[in-house]
Order: sequence, then structure tokens, then C-alpha cells
Amino acid sequence: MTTESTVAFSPRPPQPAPENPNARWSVAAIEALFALPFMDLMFRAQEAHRVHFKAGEVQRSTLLSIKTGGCSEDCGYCSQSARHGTGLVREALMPLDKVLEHARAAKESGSSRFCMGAAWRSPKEKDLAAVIEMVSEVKKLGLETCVTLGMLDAEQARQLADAGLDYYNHNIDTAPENYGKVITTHTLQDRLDTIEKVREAGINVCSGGIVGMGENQAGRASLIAALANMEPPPESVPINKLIAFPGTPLADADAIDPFDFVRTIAVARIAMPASFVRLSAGREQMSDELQALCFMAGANSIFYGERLLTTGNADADGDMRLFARLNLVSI
Ligand code: SAM
Ligand code: DTB
Ligand code: SF4
Repeated sequence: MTTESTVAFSPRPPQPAPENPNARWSVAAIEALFALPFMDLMFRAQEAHRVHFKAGEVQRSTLLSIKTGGCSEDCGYCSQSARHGTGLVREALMPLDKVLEHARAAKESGSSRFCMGAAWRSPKEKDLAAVIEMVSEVKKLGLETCVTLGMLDAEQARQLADAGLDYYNHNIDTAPENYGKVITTHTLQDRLDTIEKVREAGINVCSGGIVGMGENQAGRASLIAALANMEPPPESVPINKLIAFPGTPLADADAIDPFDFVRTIAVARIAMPASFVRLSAGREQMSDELQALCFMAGANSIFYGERLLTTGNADADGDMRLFARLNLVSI
């Protein structure tokens, strides 16, 4: 096929130059990316990926739930909300020695980052002090640290920064126009305020969302635009595929078409070319072939290890076999 015919079939939508990752994206420009023929979208995503990263290098993070269940918030997807009858058994904050056991195992397994998650609306003073100790001790093992604890004020963000925290995860989860349909106990603006405080404290931002919650392509475009238009965009962007947890309001949501999931990864890659895009929740249910498409679309980070927070994750040995078969290298 000639270059001319390729161009004729797949005109490039208006877009910021790839060398300027901070340029603003309109939702229309992101929707135009979603509308590209699959092969063209994948080609564009690979082009963008290779400007900022070595294709085939994949970062691995291990996740640990340090405080499980009993959360005051009503996020419609979450097994840990006290408002949904999910039957999840609540667990108190994990003691430091147990956290460190998990962190050592994560280090031995080859993960470069250890992410600790707590089912809180926001941390209380005593809890934050305990998490700060966890962050300092995990760092001493030579791991990068990430925590996700809910909303923070400026002082809490500063304390975490002083402890040497590398990343704070705080997802915006869904399109701005859909936020109130999924979560009513806090607002998107609350989430954005926390992200700003994290950023001002000098901590790297990890923020992404969930797809497969019944949203359409326009909703996905709006989610990606909201992330890409953060100034600067998050350093790490987890794309979660909804795990439809029994007892949650979204238990019966229709699963997203797998190729639309791949498209979402590709569009995130193009819109945030310098960010790590993490293939996050939902990998356990994905075939090796689907995951390979996600890596080709520009995903360059995964959660690695037996569990996510309250659900299982893809088998770690299986992941390493897949890395070997695809010549993927862990970073
Ligand atoms: N409470 C904190 C918060 O909301 O930021 C931290 C924990 S919360 C479980 C972290 C993230 O997990 C959510 O923002 C959401 O993106 C993701 N998550 C929760 N339940 C999920 C599910 N069933 N499927 C996919 N992702 C999910
Ligand atoms: C993120 O974006 N996904 C992770 C992490 N950040 C904290 C959580 C996924 C949770 C999946 C459902 C569960 O295990 O409860
Ligand atoms: Fe609580 Fe976070 Fe779950 Fe929302 S997503 S219910 S804030 S643990």
C-alpha cells in the first residue's frame, strides 16, 4: 500500500505535537482518535510510545491492601464500600512487620514499586503516621513507594513527601459528566483538589480510571481528555477494566468489548505520550493475546503479584512466561 492511500483512509485528527505532552486536548480530538481504524490507531500509538519509551520495557508494581473494607464512600464499582452488601470481611490497618514481609517478597519477585492501598475516604492522623513509617521502611528495601489513601489536605501531602513517598495514586475514575452517577459521597473536584496538593508537595501523580462501567466511547474520550489535560498529565496512568464485584451497584455492568479496551489504552498512550500507562485491574480475565495487544497499544506498566486489593490478579509465573514470549523487559 502506498503512503498516499494510507493517508487517504486515515486522516490524522488535529492533535498536539507529540513533543509537547502538555498541550491541551479537546474531547473532540480524543473522540477522533477513538474513531480511527484499529490498525491506524495502533500504529499511531506505537509511534507515540517510541518517542518517549523503549517499546518492550514494562514497569512492574506490586499492590497490597493495608486496610481493607468498611469504607464510608459509595463508589459504585468498589467491593470495599460499607454501603454495598458485598460480604467483604473488614480488616484493620496491617501492622508494619506484615507490610514489610509483603514488600520483601515483592522486591524478590522483581517488582520495582510497592503500592499500598487503604479503604479510606481520607486518612486520620494516627493512621497517616503509621503509613508514613511504612513508606520510610519500604523505601529502605530499595523499592519505589506508592500509596492510595483517599483525599489528602496539603499538610498530609507534605508529610508523605517528607517521608520520601514517590507516587500517590488517586484516580478520577470516570468521565466528569458521569462522576455523579457512579459516586455521590465526594465530587470530582474533591479528587482534583487532592491531586493538586500531591503535585504541590512534589510527589509524582498516579491517576487514571476504570472502563467497562457502562460508559460509551464518548465517555472514555472525556475521561482520557480530563487526564491528559492535567498540568502536567499524571506520570502514571492506570487503566482499570471493571471487575464486576457481586453486591456492588455495577455487578451486572456489560463487559467492555476487548478491542475497545485496547483502543482506550492506545488513545491514552497518544494523549499522554510521556506517561506510564498501566494495564491495571482486569488482567486476570484477559488472554495472553489480549494483553499482548495492550502492550502493543502502549501499555508499559502492570500490577504484578497474586492479588490486587480484594480480588485476584494474573498469575505471576504466567506473566513472566508471557514477558519471555514477547521479549518484554522489566524495568
Ligand atoms: N480509597 C482510595 C481511593 O478511592 O482512592 C484508595 C483505594 S481505591 C480501591 C483505588 C482504586 O481502585 C479506585 O480509584 C478504582 O480506580 C480502583 N478500583 C476499585 N474497585 C475496582 C473494581 N471493581 N474494578 C476496577 N478498579 C477498581
Ligand atoms: C488502580 O488504579 N488500580 C488498583 C490501584 N490503583 C490501587 C486497584 C484495583 C482494584 C481492583 C479491585 C480490587 O481488587 O478490589
Ligand atoms: Fe472507598 Fe476508595 Fe472504594 Fe471509593 S474506591 S469505596 S473511596 S476504597
